[in-house]
Amino acid sequence: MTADADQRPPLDAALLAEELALTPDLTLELLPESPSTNRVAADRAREGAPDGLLVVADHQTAGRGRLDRTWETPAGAAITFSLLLRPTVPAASWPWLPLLTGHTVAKALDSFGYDARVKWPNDVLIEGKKVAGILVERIETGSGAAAVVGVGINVTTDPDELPVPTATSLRIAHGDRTPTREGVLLAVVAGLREGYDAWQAGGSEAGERLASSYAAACSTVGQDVRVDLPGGTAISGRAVDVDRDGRLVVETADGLEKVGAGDVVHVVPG
Ligand code: BT5
Repeated sequence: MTADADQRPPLDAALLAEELALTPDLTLELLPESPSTNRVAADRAREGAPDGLLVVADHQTAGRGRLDRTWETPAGAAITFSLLLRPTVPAASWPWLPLLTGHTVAKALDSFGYDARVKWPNDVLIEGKKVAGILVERIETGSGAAAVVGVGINVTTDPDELPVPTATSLRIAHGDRTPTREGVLLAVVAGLREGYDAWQAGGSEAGERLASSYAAACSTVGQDVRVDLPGGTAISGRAVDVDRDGRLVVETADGLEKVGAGDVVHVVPG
């Protein structure tokens, strides 16, 4: 643990409660420590919690990534939260939720002066390194399907605390001008609530707008990529677009391929 790490204060619960009270469609559950906010939010969803429950862990001890991977964050250095949503859009539109979330996180970080880009589908990168990860899960509940939108952002993580060499943090990118965890959390959550509500209410027109805004901001489009597919195979080529269903369109030697899920490697990181 570094000297900085010793000085990391807990999240300011009073400030968060006060600011979030201004948003009537969000309810805060702030936990000093939790294995996984996605797990807590999923439990609450099954217990009947409404849309807008925001579960925040000051320290998450067993964070989950996609495909049984882990998400590791030192105490007091990161933001880890899950937002419970109960979408009314058709099931076919749900794959947009993680993309919308990544796009929103990148835009919120940009508002603090960063140049954050989203790598398809939803990794948020600064200078080619991962600063935020997103895990969206669909939960079946007694009152219909719910979505748990989990977001982890490295804020004051120091270089020697990064779990993998491909990671970065807001402090590593900006040093002294690093925003507070509370400031970043509030900006991301407000952006998410706003972007999600507009997308839900706006019908196909809002869907079109999101698709073109996402494709324009996604750093994967225009890159040479390898996509590792869930079945263990891979395709390589030039990523040329993100289609109306959120799929990555890759121009391969055999023609255009549309990919709905997979891990992208940018051949030249960006
Ligand atoms: C993700 O998975 O990136 C999704 C991470 C979601 C975390 C949030 S925190 C709140 C909520 N509650 C949870 O339990 N989870 C969500 P994936 O694309 O599979 O990436 C996981 C990989 O990222 C790992 O295998 C590592 O290589 C790397 N990694 C782990 N911790 C990281 C970190 N703090 N920063 C950057 N990369 C990390």
